[in-house]
Amino acid sequence: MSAPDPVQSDRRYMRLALALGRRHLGQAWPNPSVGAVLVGGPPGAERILAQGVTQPGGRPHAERVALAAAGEAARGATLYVTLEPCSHHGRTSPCADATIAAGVARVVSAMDDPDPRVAGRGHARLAQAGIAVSVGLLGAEAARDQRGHVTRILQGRPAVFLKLARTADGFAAGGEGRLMISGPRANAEIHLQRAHCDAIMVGVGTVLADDPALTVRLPGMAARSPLRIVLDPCLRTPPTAGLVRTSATVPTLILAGPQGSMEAADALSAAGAEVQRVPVTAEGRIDLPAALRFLGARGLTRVCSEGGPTLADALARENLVDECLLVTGDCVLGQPGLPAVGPNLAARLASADFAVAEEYRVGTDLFTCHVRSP
Ligand code: AOF
Ligand code: ZN
Repeated sequence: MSAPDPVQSDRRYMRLALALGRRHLGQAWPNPSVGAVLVGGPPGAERILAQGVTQPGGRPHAERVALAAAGEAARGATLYVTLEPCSHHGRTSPCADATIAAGVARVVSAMDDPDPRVAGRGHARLAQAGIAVSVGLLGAEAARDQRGHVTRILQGRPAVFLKLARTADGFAAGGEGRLMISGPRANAEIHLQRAHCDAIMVGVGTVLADDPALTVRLPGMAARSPLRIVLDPCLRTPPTAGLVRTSATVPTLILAGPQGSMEAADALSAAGAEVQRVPVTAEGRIDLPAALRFLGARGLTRVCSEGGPTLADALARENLVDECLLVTGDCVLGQPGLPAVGPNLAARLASADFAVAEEYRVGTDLFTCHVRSP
């Protein structure tokens, strides 16, 4: 029997930590969703002692959950964690201190935390306490998962994920009415991806045209529906719209310009939505960079835009797109319609900033995920 490859097993446990962290994406904001795995025992005969993930709302942190579950068994163990353990005093003492106090011998961490309260101090603290620290294992994967946190910390806005469905000949809509492009399996996958965002954003045009629910409709996952955001400069959203009427169960935030009337705002608030004013452009459209900064200040880290080609292209023009998922169906419009990918988005996706991170089939649909380099 050959000796176990320590690098291979490190990767295996880090993969598990990444999978744990991914599970709570969309739930941990304003904090990042971190995964932690504690492993004990001699090389070749290790066993998982405990696992942890950042809890809904952001606390307790992942390491705390894993350390509490392991108890005394954490002494001498290895901690795999998808983000640098924190070093600042929040509501509780730092995770780095808890890790030291528990007697952990080794920490394998995927990446530094850019939060200025941490920024390398967590790793340094562990190393100073005599813990063997290695940083960067599967770092690119962790960075993709933590894109929301990193973007909010460094740019003050949430990461923006676009989702666009198009026909095989590239259109999002025809002359009249809504096109049903993606099939049932693709829709289930899209709902799962919704659950991993903090908010779903659309323009008021989509609300008026489709009256969408924008909820997660998967068995057992209704509670994972994220915040719904409508960009509505003139407050045209009807108080009878589905996403307003259901806002007691899934909150809806309407971002309006100063030109939206007080009466309309009051009617929407009375119907259960939250209305907030944000700056508008000279043309009276929502100022997208300002709106996203507002959302970042609220703590949102991952916003999915499902607002159709016009909003998508406006976001691309402002260089506010971090990932773009194109869902290509097998139906053909067969006549000129509204292109799913507008000129600004097409130029961004073709630029060296973006690469196709993955392409896969879900039922009859092709999913192509374009990712901007960090
Ligand atoms: C960790 N483990 O699971 C998470 C961390 O407001 P607080 O005190 O909860 O701190 C939030 C910061 O903690 C957040 O900005 C990020 O830097 C870090 N998140 N750190 O050690 C975790 N979620
Ligand atoms: Zn922490």
